[in-house]
Amino acid sequence: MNSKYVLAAAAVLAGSVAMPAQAAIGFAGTVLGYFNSGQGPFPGPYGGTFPGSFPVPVSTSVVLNGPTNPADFLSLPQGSFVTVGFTDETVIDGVGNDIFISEVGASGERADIFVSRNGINFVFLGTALDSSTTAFDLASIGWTGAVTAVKIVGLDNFGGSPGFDVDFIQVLPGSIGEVPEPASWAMLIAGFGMVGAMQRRRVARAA
Ligand SMILES: [Ca+2]
Ligand SMILES: [Ca+2]
Ligand SMILES: [Ca+2]
Repeated sequence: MNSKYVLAAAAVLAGSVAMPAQAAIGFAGTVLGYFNSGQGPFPGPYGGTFPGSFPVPVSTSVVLNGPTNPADFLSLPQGSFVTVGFTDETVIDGVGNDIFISEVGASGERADIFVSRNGINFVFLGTALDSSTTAFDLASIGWTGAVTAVKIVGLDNFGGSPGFDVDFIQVLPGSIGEVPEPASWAMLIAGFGMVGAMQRRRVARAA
């Protein structure tokens, strides 16, 4: 292969790797699991809006993405849990706090937070508090590598909507690993395709 084309391909590759996926705050993008312990007033997921009406049945997806006004939330009574994943960022141990769990309404609720590399084995990270955004530092548990799943387990049945009221799960930009964006991957593939096409033309000309 001509060294000029190798350099062109290398430049495309370098461009895609150097480009950070997100400069903004990251939010959980997918619900990986949900369990209802039956300690609350509904057989399925419930919560509501604050201020607004609660407890009412809700989709577990209300915990995804950023804050809304009014806040939409999922309540986790004792023993219930929700597991979320990150679809467009990689969560790592950055400088300072990394993962933030937001709860609405001051009723003294608590939830235990666990993190996982593979969605199977979970490690206890800490306990989240009510009516605030509780910050967690992955360094506090000596975490290395990426977090692919966060599990939130309700510890009580407090409040008008019994249990821990999950609003959103947030990750700071400094705790988001670099992931090539789909656009960069497209460029990368196109770059290699171009090199291939040039090679084929050269071979055709030589023949
Ligand atoms: Ca950290
Ligand atoms: Ca609450
Ligand atoms: Ca509650």
